[in-house]
Amino acid sequence: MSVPSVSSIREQQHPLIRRMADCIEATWQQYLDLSPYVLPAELGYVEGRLEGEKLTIENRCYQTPQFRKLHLELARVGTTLDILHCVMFPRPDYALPMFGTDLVGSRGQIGAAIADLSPVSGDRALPASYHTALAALPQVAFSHPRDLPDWGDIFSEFCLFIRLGSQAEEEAFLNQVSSFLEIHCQQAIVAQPVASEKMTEVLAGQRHYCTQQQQNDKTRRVLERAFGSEWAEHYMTTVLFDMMDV
Ligand code: BLA
Repeated sequence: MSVPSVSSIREQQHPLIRRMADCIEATWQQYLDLSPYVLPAELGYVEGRLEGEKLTIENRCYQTPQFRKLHLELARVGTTLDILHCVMFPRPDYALPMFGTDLVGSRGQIGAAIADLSPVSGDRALPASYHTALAALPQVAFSHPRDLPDWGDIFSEFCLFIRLGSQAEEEAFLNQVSSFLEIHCQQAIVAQPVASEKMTEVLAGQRHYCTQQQQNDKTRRVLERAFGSEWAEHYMTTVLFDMMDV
């Protein structure tokens, strides 16, 4: 399946967000067998304006044999806040970690850049093959690391959470995330489905990941200001971090 190349917000966003979105889609296309994932029609492209500035959200979703949902979202608040959000949800019979990234930029600066491959197994450890591959990546010393919030105990020791201070750091972050994605896709396409007992564990891990992410008040507040609290709750639990009922 080919990925559509036209996006109305993407062209206007912070250059790093644009490049990250292109990189994510190119990597998905290179390694994975993409087919459409249909979001509820009213949630693919949304605009809201309750108080203050307009919030525009644009979603791209796919599924593959290994992933029940690949979600890439671009959002823009007024002309000042640009957001990229991406999560890859493995199917529960694949014991794979959750890839997630969030970039929040305003006035030319990326104030929050987060990326991780987060474990979902009962022992909260990454599969050994992931650990080996991630540990072998060249380490980058970013100059403005940030502290994770309390709900961030879902992230791995490889999680990046920084404010990007220069063009060189933007480049380094993009490279690092690109490596995370390549490792993840390479591992995923050779992974074998697991037995049902392990599946239960994976599901519990994914549910915990989503429950924690749903506690991100910073995301919730942006959505609430434009769409109201009921819509924000609905969006966070059905589009951003939905849990699968199996
Ligand atoms: C932080 N997310 C944020 C911030 C905003 C958003 C405004 C605060 C930025 C800052 O502190 O500088 C907003 N993010 C959004 C919105 C959407 C979004 C509106 O995705 C969607 C429409 N968040 C994720 C994923 C991860 C994630 C997948 O969606 C990680 C894999 C993490 N975002 C994350 C973390 C913070 C954040 C850890 C910092 C939270 C804090 O400091 O309290």
